[in-house]
Amino acid sequence: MDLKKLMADIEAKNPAQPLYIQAAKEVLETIEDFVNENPKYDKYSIVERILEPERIIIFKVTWVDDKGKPQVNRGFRVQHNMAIGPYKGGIRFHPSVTEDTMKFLAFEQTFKNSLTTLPMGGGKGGSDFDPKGKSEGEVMRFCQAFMTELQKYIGPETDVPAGDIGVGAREVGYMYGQYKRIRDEHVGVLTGKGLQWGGSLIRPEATGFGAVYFLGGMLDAKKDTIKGKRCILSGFGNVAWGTALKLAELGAKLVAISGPDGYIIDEEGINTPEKIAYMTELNETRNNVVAPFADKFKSAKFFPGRKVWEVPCEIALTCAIQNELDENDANLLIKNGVKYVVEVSNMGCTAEAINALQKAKINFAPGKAANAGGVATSGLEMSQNAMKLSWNREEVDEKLKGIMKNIHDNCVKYGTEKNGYINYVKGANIAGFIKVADAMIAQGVY
Ligand code: 2IT
Repeated sequence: MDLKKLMADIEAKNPAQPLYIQAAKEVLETIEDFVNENPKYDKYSIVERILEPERIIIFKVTWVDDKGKPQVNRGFRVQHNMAIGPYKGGIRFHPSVTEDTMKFLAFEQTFKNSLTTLPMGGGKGGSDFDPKGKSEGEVMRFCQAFMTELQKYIGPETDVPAGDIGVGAREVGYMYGQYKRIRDEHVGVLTGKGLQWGGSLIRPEATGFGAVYFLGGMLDAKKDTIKGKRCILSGFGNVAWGTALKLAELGAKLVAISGPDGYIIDEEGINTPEKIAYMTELNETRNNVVAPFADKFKSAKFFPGRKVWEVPCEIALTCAIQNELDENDANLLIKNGVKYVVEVSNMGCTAEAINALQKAKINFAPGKAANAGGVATSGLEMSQNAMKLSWNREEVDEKLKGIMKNIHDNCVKYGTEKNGYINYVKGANIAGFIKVADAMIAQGVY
């Protein structure tokens, strides 16, 4: 494959879409050698074909706020690739959502879902709707309006959305209710549902749990242990919460979490049920700031307006949003002795940050491998819905552990370099690519 030409084409075809270009570039650079060693991929133009989303749906979402005033937002669903299963991926409600955001996330999702070994294609959706400061009624009316349009394009065998930033169990509930009202069918068309109506145990915790299981694999590969390790993470939402729970259970010492207003340090550790539950409470009140954590717990100190990456640690985990850790942050972490950096948010690190970390031989896990536990458990929810039965907590957790171990093994298989350094980015991208690419070849030109 001709990397230079492909990149020039992508840049020309996707003007003003830096996120999509960043995600595509990372994949192309790391699969280049593998593709060149396997000429069938060029023969069938697989790389060119995998880069192009199968469908992008953009729609108007009109709803009425509490004052009776009509409001309008933009809704998206990017159906990226269906080669190995129905489109699958979350829905993000956040003011930063654009077509670019949706395209990069759907592209990443295709590779991530392939890594899970479950039959799921890649998709992503969302809106620039900002749930912050909205009343329950406004959120419900928005979700209903969003689903009124989206339902035309989804279905349990076609496209199965779930949550992401700004979309949790409550929003999934409102969207599911609207789907049912219009289509009159109670089916597994969304995941992340409530337990009483088709949801799976562990789904809320799964992204964080899976990331810590993946981190366990990284530590094992270095004959290292998680016990007593000093950790920091960004965010205090659902993903941060699941990560904190599992870190505490396994005896790591999480000392810092962050919000858009700054970060808090708690040298006693954010590891008691009370402290971890408070993360959820903070999040649910949707004030979107982390400062109150330091008012509630006297052992915590708040640092306004600062990025959490300046806190010395051995393990750092991004749990908030894309490009939240840049080159400066990476260099600071390296200087302060970080050993493991785990992207739990999608594309949490800039390309320059990844480069700096890899150059310093820091163990670095990309989001599409480390955070795949969330969508994997969505896949398990789909299986349970199809069978019309529910697995217990242990069954789901065992399956999740097995999936994360498999992803780690695949990263080692395709990412280990001659000097022994495990390039997890390369490993994840090649392993994710193979399954989708081979399925595309088998299914002919479409
Ligand atoms: O980024 C992700 O993998 C998710 N937001 C979860 C998607 C899903 O379908 O569970």
